[in-house]
Amino acid sequence: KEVQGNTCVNQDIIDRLQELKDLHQSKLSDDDRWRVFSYSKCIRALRNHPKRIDSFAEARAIRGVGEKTAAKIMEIIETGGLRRIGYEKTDDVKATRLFQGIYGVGQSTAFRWYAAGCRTLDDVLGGKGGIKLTAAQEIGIQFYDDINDRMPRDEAKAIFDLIKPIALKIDAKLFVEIMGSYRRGKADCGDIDIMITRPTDDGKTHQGALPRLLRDLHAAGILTEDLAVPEDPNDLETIYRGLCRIPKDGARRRRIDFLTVPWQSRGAALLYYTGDDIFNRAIRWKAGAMGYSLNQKGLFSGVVRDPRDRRVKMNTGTLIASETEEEIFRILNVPWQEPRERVR
Ligand code: DCP
Ligand code: MG
Ligand code: MN
Repeated sequence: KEVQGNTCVNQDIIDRLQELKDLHQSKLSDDDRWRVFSYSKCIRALRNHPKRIDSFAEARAIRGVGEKTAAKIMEIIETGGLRRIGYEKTDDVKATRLFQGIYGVGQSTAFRWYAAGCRTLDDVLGGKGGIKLTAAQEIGIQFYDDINDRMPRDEAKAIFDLIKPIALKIDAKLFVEIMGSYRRGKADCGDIDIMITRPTDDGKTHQGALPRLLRDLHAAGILTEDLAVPEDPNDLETIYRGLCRIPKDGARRRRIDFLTVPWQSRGAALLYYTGDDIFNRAIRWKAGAMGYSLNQKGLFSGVVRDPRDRRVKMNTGTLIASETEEEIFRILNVPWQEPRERVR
């Protein structure tokens, strides 16, 4: 009863230690790697601790909690804070976090830029230290704040309601569905995730529909910038990433993803792109435990993996289910969960 979902009696302690762990995760040294590992262990142990910690001895007695961490736990209990968090917010952490807020910049790029002498977005834009930006990264800096803010659910709906009729005008038989956090019912969305496919019973597909839609949306002032465009627009399975807005003065840029999938794999794609990512990990794990393999294309059996690296598949296996979410749940023996229930 005391442990409930994400919150437990020691949640404030866990939150501070998590913050410290995240800071070490943004650093480079072997020492930091080791600290990330030991804080992870400690946080896991705290989640399973059934009562509120109220002494140094009690903290110290938990497996995975050492002398120093126990002292930190007492500091959190007594002061509500942890001074160490402030000390660890060093220049490298601040700069690399700032850089990772740029669309298309991950940890390794951020560290490379820091090593080249960049500290601010202006440094990066100015190519300080000889660094080079991709076109998408430049857009990422230009609309840095817009891209990093989440939009209200209503705005995601308003944009989707503009897009859907434009898509249906291209082909009335297109299947256009909004997925991601919106489908899970979240009050705010980081981006808009839209799936496009089409029934094939009349021998046709959605091939060519996305390029036309993108052109029409640009013309309507809804799409404003492209970040990643499908390499082969004739592929049935493609991803487009870009920025969009309600075509009105003062409207902010919002992130949007279009995913086209073959009609046959719509159920698996819907399941994958509805998430959330933790739910996906759990259901993929369940599939794995039953000898299946699950991805955005479908549920497969007989997949052989490379024993040296389990992520590498040696064959594609046999498709078991992919057309509906329901049949995938059923085969995996997972009770049906509404999208809004698929959260960590
Ligand atoms: N997804 C995943 N693993 C990832 C990235 C994505 O399983 N590493 C799946 C689950 C996500 C879905 O794709 O729910 C959509 O990805 P988004 O990044 O758009 O995430 P959400 O829509 O869930 O949240 P947000 O509101 O931040 O966009
Ligand atoms: Mg999303
Ligand atoms: Mn997305």
